[in-house]
Amino acid sequence: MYLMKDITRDGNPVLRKRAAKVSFPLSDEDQKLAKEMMKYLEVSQDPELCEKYKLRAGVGLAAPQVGVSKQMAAVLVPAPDENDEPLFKDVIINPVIVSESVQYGALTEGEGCLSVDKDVPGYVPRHDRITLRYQDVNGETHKVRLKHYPAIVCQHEIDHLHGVLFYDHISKDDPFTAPDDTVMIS
Ligand code: 4LI
Ligand code: NI
Repeated sequence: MYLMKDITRDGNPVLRKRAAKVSFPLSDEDQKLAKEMMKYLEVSQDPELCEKYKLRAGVGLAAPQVGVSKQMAAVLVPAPDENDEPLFKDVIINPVIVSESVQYGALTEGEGCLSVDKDVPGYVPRHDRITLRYQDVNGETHKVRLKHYPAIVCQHEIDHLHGVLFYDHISKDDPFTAPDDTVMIS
């Protein structure tokens, strides 16, 4: 299982590389990678296990964050009521944003990243709604419409596959500025 020591940190060149496409059927190694990345998110979201293994909780984890430069990311966005089904749960492989809203969305409290130890304050303006095409671990293609939090998380993870970190999007002059009709997501 992945632990914090396995997470690559800002400054590691793998986080700034463009990740390679993944081919199907998945190798045993890639299957294990997918499984272990989702496992990290599940364990990190369990308060007891999170404390036990000294993890930092996350809703997304991209392969470059565990040192693997491949186009794969695990996303697990829990529902506000923990008894409900997650808003989004899948390992997204070779993901492409096929369309996006003109309207922006941003997390009110800013973004955090398992690979970035310091707090970088500011809004990260992203598209509020996206249509995402990706393959799952079985090689099946999905095309899904996402909005608000799950859309933000997927854009953050896809950025990792392109060597981009969230703070690249924060305005240096005015970190808490956003277009008038930006959807603020809490
Ligand atoms: C415990 C159990 C406040 C501060 C609010 C925690 C289960 C920040 C938000 C969680 C912030 C869970 C998160 C992300 C932010 C902040 C990620 C807590 C885990 C909230 C996820 C990738 C950005 C994603 C909303 C600087 C590690 N996650 N909070 N941003 N949660 N979590 N991001 N922002 N301010 N990062 O960090 O997984 S997209 Cl689910
Ligand atoms: Ni990140």
